[in-house]
Amino acid sequence: MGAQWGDEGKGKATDLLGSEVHYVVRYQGGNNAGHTVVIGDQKYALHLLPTGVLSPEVVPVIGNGVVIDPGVLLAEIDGLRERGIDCGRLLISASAHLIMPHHKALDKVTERYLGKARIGTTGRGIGPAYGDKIARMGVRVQDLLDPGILGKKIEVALNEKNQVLTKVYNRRGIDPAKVLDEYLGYAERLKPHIADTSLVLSQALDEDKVVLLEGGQGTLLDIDHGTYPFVTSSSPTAGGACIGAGIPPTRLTRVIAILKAYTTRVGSGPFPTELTDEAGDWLRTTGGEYGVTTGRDRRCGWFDAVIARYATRINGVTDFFLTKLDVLSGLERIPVCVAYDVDGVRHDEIPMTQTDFHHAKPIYEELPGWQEDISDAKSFDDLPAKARDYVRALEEMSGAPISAIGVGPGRTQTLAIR
Ligand code: 2SA
Ligand code: GDP
Ligand code: MG
Repeated sequence: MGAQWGDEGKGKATDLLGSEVHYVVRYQGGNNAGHTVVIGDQKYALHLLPTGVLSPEVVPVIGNGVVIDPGVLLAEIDGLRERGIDCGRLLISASAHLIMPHHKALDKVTERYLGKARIGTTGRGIGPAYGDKIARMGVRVQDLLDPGILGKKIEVALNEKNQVLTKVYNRRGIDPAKVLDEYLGYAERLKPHIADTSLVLSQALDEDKVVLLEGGQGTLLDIDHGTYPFVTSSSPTAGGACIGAGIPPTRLTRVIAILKAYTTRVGSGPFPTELTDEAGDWLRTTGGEYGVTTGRDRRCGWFDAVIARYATRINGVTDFFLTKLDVLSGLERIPVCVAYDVDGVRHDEIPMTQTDFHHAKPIYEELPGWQEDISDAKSFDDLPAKARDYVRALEEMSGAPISAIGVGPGRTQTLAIR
């Protein structure tokens, strides 16, 4: 899972582990996620499909905790097929929820109405779909198998949502018959993939198969443990992985958090180490920090050890994959936030209230930078001493061992250090 606000490089990390695992499971989120994998000269941006789809021996699974926009999923499958990637092995949980046209309409219109207070969502209908799930008004993948139920559920939902769209937001209503027709079309194509994925995974674990649970977004975007309300509507943290895949906590053996060597965030909300000057622009340009789903500029800042420690605690991290170390090459000194100053009081942990977190000013320590290009390094020992010291310092501050380091986007640009 992501240790920070997402886009740490989870896609690449999951892909790297692909050769060691049998199943890769997405457990939360939806097509708000953008996971990039670079294989040779080919670049793949995955949104709903688990990264495992790119490894022919892996069974990719969309777990019950995911919200699925079926049109987007089919387009993603078709796009990959055109590039020679077969998605025939894909399994989709019968209990996952569907993103409906009214979810997308409401996501966009509510953001517009929030104005300056907007969350900065991806506009993909994620929040409204999870809202309906919790309100027990959701439409699930298994409803695609029962046209009678599907029709009824769409009608009940639109009875209410059309009132909201037309009377509250002055938008056009949505025709339930058209939605039913559209979704029955998706049903035909998705049927062969629908499965009791929790059962499949349980049986796989009984046979000593290796299952990798792939998070979207990140710890600080978690609905419970993130910077609420500037969060996504699901649980990217390790606990959410069990719920969203239907695997009990007692079966988890390793918790890998992906940690970027600096920090980024997309959308609104507090971000203590954010750089709004040319240093931030430099990080964005050098690191290629643009949204994979929406193309938005990512907000950029220095590494925040308070957040890394928090990720260790909330997720029970066994090891970190540190990514994008190469991006920091060429700096004289690299500031790292070790604690916050909140209205004159030092905080070594994330403040209890969001009001205080909004006031948090980073307390920096400066570490010496290195000038060498490290993107061709093949082992930890190939790195300049100052880069090794930076990694060791981050490890010490973050509270869990760093087991791999990314020095470029490519599959081979990773150094194992244990
Ligand atoms: P939403 O759409 O309801 O999940 O938005 C709520 C907040 O969650 C943030 N969020 C993300 N943050 C980083 N990366 C994400 N995926 C894309 C990427 C983002 C993009 O890989 O680059 O393309 O803009 C992602 N998905 C959701 C979002 O910015 C809101 O702050
Ligand atoms: P995810 O959402 O966590 O999967 O991350 P994204 O794909 O949204 O963003 C991470 C970006 O960094 C992608 O463009 C990756 O190709 C790239 N990337 C991943 N690891 C590294 C690395 O170690 N170095 C560099 N330079 N780029 C990396
Ligand atoms: Mg991303």
